[in-house]
Amino acid sequence: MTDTPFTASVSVVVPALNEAANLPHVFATLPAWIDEVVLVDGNSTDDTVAVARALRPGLRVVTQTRRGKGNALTEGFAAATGDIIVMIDADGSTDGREIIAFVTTLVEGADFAKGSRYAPGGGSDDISPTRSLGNRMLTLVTNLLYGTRYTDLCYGYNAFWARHLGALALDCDGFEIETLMNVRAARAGLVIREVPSHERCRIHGVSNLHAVRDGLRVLRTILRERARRTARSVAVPSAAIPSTPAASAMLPPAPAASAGPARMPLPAPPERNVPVLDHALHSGGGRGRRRDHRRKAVPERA
Ligand SMILES: Nc1nc2c(ncn2[C@@H]2O[C@H](COP(=O)(O)OP(=O)(O)OP(=O)(O)O)[C@@H](O)[C@H]2O)c(=O)[nH]1
Ligand SMILES: [Mg+2]
Repeated sequence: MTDTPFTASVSVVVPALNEAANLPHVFATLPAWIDEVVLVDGNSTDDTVAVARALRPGLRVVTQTRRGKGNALTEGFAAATGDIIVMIDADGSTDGREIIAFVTTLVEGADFAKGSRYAPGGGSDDISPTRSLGNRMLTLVTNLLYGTRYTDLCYGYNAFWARHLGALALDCDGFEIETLMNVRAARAGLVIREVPSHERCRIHGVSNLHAVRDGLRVLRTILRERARRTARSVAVPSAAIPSTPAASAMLPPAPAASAGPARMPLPAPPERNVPVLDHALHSGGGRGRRRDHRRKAVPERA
């Protein structure tokens, strides 16, 4: 499956804060056919950037302007040039060999491919019972308020078509970023599919997440977004339905170091008339320009 080529180009955005020791493991799992890797450095005090550049000569490095994973991802997404954007962590917990499952889900018609440790075939070596309970409760609240059927709200492995960045209109700094993406994707009526994913333990270093503080930020985000009025009528959210085989079944062999094979055309996803949320009206012109670029770019890639 590693050799499966896609017409659409794929960017992988990796937020990293002092992850020098983990990056060799993370980058080793990335498929050879990835078009671009964007590392968003959180002003690391270790050798994160030097190690990353040595591992991937073509790497794009973005230094975030504020603090927090949400800010890092937002700025990394803005810098990415691919038709598809995949977000993974730099701590070794997310396996790049699962990217094929996310990209396939998008190419087959989804707008947003949402990783889930709780979908059949997914799992976690890392999450504690307390965090798991908190995540499940936050997931339940989200499903009740937004009519979704998510199984895993707070998970950092997701992918989406870059043309939907305007609908997501991301504007948060912290670990609530995944929640914000999930609720705005639902409110925008995007077609959302869950992808089973297996989370591993962080390899080196310590987590930056504080369960109570960040859990409260997630809860506030869920409630605030629900209260937010939309400029246009909001489409009925698509149900999040696990649709792909177990993540383990999708794992290709270890990626080759050389460039990927020639690309074969795959059907581009259908154009969608995405309802725009009120906050999207404030998004910058850059996003609008990029969405136009993506629409043109997808069918042209060969
Ligand atoms: N650039 C940047 N990256 C960050 C920041 N905070 C966290 N990250 C990265 O975001 C990813 C996830 O952060 P973690 O600290 O592992 O937190 P988590 O995975 O949500 O929680 P755990 O399950 O406890 O590991 C890692 O790649 C971090 O290096 C930040 O402020 N800036
Ligand atoms: Mg982690």
